[in-house]
Amino acid sequence: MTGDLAERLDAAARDATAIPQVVSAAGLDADGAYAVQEALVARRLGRGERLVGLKLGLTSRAKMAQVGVDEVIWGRLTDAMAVPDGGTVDTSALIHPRIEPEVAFLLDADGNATAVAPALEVIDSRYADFTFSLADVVADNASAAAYTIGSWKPLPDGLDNLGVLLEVDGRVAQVGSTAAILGDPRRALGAARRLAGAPAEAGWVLLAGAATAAVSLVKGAHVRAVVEGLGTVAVRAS
Ligand code: 0L1
Ligand code: MG
Repeated sequence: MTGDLAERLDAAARDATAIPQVVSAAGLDADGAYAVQEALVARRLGRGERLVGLKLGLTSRAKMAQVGVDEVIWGRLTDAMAVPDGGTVDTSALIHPRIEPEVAFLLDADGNATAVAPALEVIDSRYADFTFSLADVVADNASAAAYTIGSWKPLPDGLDNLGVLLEVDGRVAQVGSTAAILGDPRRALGAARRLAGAPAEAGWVLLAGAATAAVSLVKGAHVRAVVEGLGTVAVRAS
């Protein structure tokens, strides 16, 4: 069953076609769902992609409220999901993408942060109407689709209350604070270790979570995130 569910989710992503909530319908709990996620990502690795990091999802009240799931989750990042700062996200390859401003950490082999950067994450639930249960979204690799990292900076003394702005086409779309990310984004480091349980590799990225709710990413949009003291990061949607 795990392999079949992974194949359904993989096909949904590759065909950019939404599917029903097949994981909760199969009665899987969170552990079963993480096994599906592992099998799903293994399919990508089998096609030549490389693991390059981890993401936390649903680390803020705004995000939890937006999707009706109230547990922090994690997923896996591959090199194929990385879009350079100032680069382009192809929305025709996605189902109903959303974008959110994040903080990213650069990790050493012990999972400690060596640098920090502003980031944008594109999420794209493979489920119809962006509607899912905890097990569904875990199996779907926490909706991971693409991400962009700004310039890395040395860790500042405090990261716990930096202003965050998400702009779409030069207009403010969301305003928030890094405090929304687990109270302090640095908590993501311990949470990733606890939840993912696996050691990081030096050079991996950790997306700590979004500081605001996500907004729809539509073709032609120019999206920029500003994190106070950390700088900016931007992508264009084609
Ligand atoms: O990165 C996130 O917070 C997304 C986690 C999955 C829920 C969603 O698709 O919004
Ligand atoms: Mg996210």
